[in-house]
Amino acid sequence: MSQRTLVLLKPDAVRRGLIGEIIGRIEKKADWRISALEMRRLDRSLLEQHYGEHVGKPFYEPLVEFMSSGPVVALVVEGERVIEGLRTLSGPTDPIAAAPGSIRGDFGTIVRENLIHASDSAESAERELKLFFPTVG
Ligand code: D4T
Repeated sequence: MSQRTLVLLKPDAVRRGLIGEIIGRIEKKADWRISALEMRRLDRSLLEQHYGEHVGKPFYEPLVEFMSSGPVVALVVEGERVIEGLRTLSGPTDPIAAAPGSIRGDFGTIVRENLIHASDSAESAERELKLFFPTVG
């Protein structure tokens, strides 16, 4: 089942020089391909739409501060079961609970600075792709 998903390399990944490392892991998965890629800074209004489900939670403001603290790399990745696959490659939200071998498990320690976002379902992927790449098919 070929799918498309949105991936964000968060500001900590960019600051720490991990763009190549993380993109390399994605590229090495058989039959997945990167079909769009852009480095950009995210503003508060886009983040409010992206993280709408978290507005009002105690971690929301620090999350927005962090996500707008520097550029991110946004990617569209296509391929077989790529939505589930990118979540597996990333590991769970808390990097300390994430298994070694996953991106968060290998490189992260704190929940907020967990390096990567990947859409969590087909519905989220569709919504997020429209938000970040409105001109991509
Ligand atoms: P994203 O959406 O960034 O890929 O993360 P997840 O899908 O893994 O997790 P999420 O939506 O629950 O959280 C979004 C974002 O908020 C940060 N966060 C989360 C935080 O700073 N404190 C918290 O307690 C939680 C739950 C990390 C990811």
